[in-house]
Order: sequence, then C-alpha cells, then structure tokens
Amino acid sequence: MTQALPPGQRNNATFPRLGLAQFARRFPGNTSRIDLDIPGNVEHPLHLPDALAGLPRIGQVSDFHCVTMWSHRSLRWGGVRFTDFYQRVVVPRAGPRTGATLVALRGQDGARTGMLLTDLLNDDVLLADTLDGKALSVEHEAPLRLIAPGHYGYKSVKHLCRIEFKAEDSGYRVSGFRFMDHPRARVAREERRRVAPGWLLRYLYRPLVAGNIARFARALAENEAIPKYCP
Ligand SMILES: Nc1nc2c(c(=O)[nH]1)N[C@H]1C(S)=C(S)[C@@H](COP(=O)(O)O)O[C@H]1N2
Ligand SMILES: [Mo]
Repeated sequence: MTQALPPGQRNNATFPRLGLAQFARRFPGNTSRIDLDIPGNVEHPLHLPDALAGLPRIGQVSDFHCVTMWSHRSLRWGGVRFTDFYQRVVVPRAGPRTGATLVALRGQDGARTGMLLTDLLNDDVLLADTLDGKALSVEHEAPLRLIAPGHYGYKSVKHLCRIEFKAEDSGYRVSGFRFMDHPRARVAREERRRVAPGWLLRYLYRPLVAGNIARFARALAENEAIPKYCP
C-alpha cells in the first residue's frame, strides 16, 4: 500500500539502480530461471529450480525507501508472498528446525543481509519477479528480488539466489560494514543503521546519493554495451 512518506525520506521521481559501491559492476549470471537455494538450519536443504512454479501469484503496489533518504512511490510488483512460499515450500519440504528464526539473504552479485523470519512473514513481503507487468530487468533485480516495503531498501535483496535459515543468536554476514546494517531496519522507526540515531544519519547520506546513482547508471550502461552471445 502507498502511504505518507516516513520520517526523513524525500520523494524521488525515478527509481534508480543503487547499492553499495562494490556492487555497481556486478551483474547476475542467471537472469532467466528463478533458482533458489534453501540451506541452513533445516532438515532437508533444498535447491529449487523454477522456485515459484505453482505458487499463488499476487500483484502489489508499494513504496520503496532507500536508507540514503530517497523514496520512490507506487511501484507495481508481481510475484509470490514470502509467507506463502514459506508455508507451502519451506515448511513442508525443507523442514526448518525449531529456533530457525533468522534468515540470511544473498544475491547473485554477492550482496548479503538478513531479516527476522517474523518480519519476512508480513503480508506485504514479496518474492517479486515482475515490475509493471514485465519480467524483472538486470537494471533492477533479475530474475527475482525480495520486496520488503516496511524495511529500508538494503533488505530488499536483488538477484536473490539463497535464503538461509539460522538460529537467531548465530547472526549473519552482511555486505559492507556490520554497523551499517540494522537487524530490522524498519522504516517507520527510522532504524537506518545499527549505530547512531536515524535522524543524525540523514545529514551523512544526503551528499552521497547523487554520485552513487551516477556510478550505478554508468556501470549499467557499460555492461549493456558489451555484446552478449547466446549459445
Ligand atoms: N543484490 C543486491 N541487492 C541489493 C543491493 C545490491 O547492491 N545488491 N542494494 C540494496 C540497496 S542499498 C537498495 S536501495 C536497493 C536498490 O534497488 P534498485 O537498484 O532496484 O533500485 O537494492 C538493495 N538490494
Ligand atoms: Mo539503499
């Protein structure tokens, strides 16, 4: 659902490609088939080719909030609710062990973060494979991304390829510095990072955004200029 802008956020007319600088030039190797690995604290680790096949699909309009202060409103995603994927695939087939309530997420570009299972089971958290009715592009997330609208954008892992279940006290590795990842990162509470109050970080991020957006756009344009040979 589209709502008023949360604290500290500003409206951004476009939806730029973005992330930590080290991911600007990393692109997913597989953009056609949705393959997911489900390892960790489960009875049966799974490798799922075509992981969303047969699951109920939904469309959702939601706002996207990057921790560096910009928000883009009313994105039209399509995909499968994480909670449906969890109840219909993970529980019966992987069998998460008692206490596996932390989830480490990984993208094909190597990006990593984690979320609490209870946050992932919110109704508005999606495994999204379409935007505006079209298959996801390399620009934004192909072939699959997480969408967690109530959490800062760095939880919405692009090119999602691994969902690992862990015990809550075991922690997870993050991209970049640990202090830059908040375990929950709820937008409404301005949980931008693990340290420092969210409002203080506003002044740190604001000057960095334009340069980072330009870096990601340049990397994408250069990647698109490379001829791709199909066997
Ligand atoms: N795999 C991966 N996921 C990622 C990132 C990334 O660099 N790699 N960046 C995160 C950040 S900081 C943001 S704001 C959003 C940006 O998504 P977009 O490029 O589709 O706008 O993706 C998030 N998920
Ligand atoms: Mo971000």
